[in-house]
Amino acid sequence: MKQVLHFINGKFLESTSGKFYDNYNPATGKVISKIALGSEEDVDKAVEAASEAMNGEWGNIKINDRIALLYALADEIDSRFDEFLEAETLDTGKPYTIARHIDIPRGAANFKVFADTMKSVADEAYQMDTPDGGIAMNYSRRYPKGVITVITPWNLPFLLMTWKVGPALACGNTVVVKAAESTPTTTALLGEVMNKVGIPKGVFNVVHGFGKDIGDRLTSHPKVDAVTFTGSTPTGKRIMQSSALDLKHLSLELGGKNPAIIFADCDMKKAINETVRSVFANSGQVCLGTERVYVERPIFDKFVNKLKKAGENIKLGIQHDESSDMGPLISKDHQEKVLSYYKLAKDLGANVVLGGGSPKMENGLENGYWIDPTIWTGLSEDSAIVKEEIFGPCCHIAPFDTEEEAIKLANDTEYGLAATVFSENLSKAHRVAGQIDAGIVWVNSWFLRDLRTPFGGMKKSGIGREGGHHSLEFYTELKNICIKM
Ligand code: NAD
Ligand code: 6OD
Repeated sequence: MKQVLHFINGKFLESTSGKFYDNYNPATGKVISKIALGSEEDVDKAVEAASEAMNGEWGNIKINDRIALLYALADEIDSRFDEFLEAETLDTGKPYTIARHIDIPRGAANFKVFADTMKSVADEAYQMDTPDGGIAMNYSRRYPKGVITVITPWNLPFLLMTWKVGPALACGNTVVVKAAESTPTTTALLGEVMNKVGIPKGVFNVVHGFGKDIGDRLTSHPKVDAVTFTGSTPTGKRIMQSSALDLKHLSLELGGKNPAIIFADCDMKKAINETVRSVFANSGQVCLGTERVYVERPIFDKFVNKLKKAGENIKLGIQHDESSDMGPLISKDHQEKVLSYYKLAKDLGANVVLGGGSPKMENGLENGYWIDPTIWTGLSEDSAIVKEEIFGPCCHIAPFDTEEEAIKLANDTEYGLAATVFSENLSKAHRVAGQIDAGIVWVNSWFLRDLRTPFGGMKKSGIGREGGHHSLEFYTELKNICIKM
């Protein structure tokens, strides 16, 4: 059976304890690999390696050499594209058709874009008058922060890990990464890529394991300078507490309960095509995905019928079947959680427009964590279905009558990650987008990403922004140097 090991100081290592845990293919429910089970001792080894690397060759590397290495990383990922594709789809169960277009290309892009950002970013400079009638010049310089702990979730494992490792390395830091326990394989594979292109040992380290065992150590270790986390809001709170003890710098990209507002003057085809993606893509396991849809009353029935039809056409299937649109959920636990919301919706008297259960699968997929694409209407706005992040392929659709009401409904949530607005009236779209409390609002589209833009959440969806030069704000320390002339 394949083993997935830690990657520490340039070497693949078993755990100090020698223990492993099982990794399952969500499509079949079968064990596909054994993962090294990390402990605090393994974390300590990785942090020590990362800390030493900061003081070694990497700490003194010329910026052009660093940038060249980042390009080489991207090229090497491209040249091993099929290996990354296979590993990512086996761990997650997501279809090739998704991972080939989103997850793996973004892995390579995340290194290239931040190499470019480092090349092009300008430092500030201010000339000032001094009290003695002379002048002084201030200029700022960026320095790496040091050792960064990177903790990532399972829904877009390679994309979200490289989204943090790319800028962290571009800025000259070293990293200790913990991928989600169910999707560690592409993160480990990146270790091979690091060695191949000549990233010095200790710059990129990976420790596998469970948050409950190693999370606190990863986020409070005295030699860790900053923590960047993507995952759920409850875990984000926990990490904030643990990292506060040593005053770590913190970036948190957390959960969402994202609204879509569909105005009667929308282009219906566009609105349906994009909303089908935003609700069901990646089996609804996208933090930016839509779980609340608000439709202007005159087109409510038409929209619901069309979304239902589009949902009926989604083909569930195994990852390597090129005709599969949707894979399973990530785990048995997550399937149970999402199904508990499906049951609750029925108990609360929802009108189940589509799905509502788990499908009968065949040909070896019987024990996978499959679930129906699901649409509900008719629930009250204060029900758990409308308030809580479900993270499955489902949404609740409700009507609205006025622009003000739509904005109020969209903002009536503790989250503030993303939203979509569909209208062909651009003035209205600008006006509404400006009033929605979310880190990103897409108009007539969804998940259109320019990696130079600020990315992050308002309210309980996170703290800070990453992306483009905003990532540099997190992954570097700025120093002002003031020279009296
Ligand atoms: P999660 O919070 O359960 O786990 C995320 C990571 O945190 C995993 O690696 C896990 O092992 C680790 N972890 C768990 N407990 C920890 C602890 N005490 N200390 C340190 N690390 C710990 O989230 P998940 O279920 O893997 O992912 C789904 C969630 O992530 C959803 O809420 C989704 O919205 C969110 N998410 C947000 C974004 C974003 O960009 N805002 C992107 C993707 C996913
Ligand atoms: O596109 C990105 O950079 C990003 N962080 C996406 C997050 C998706 C959430 O599941």
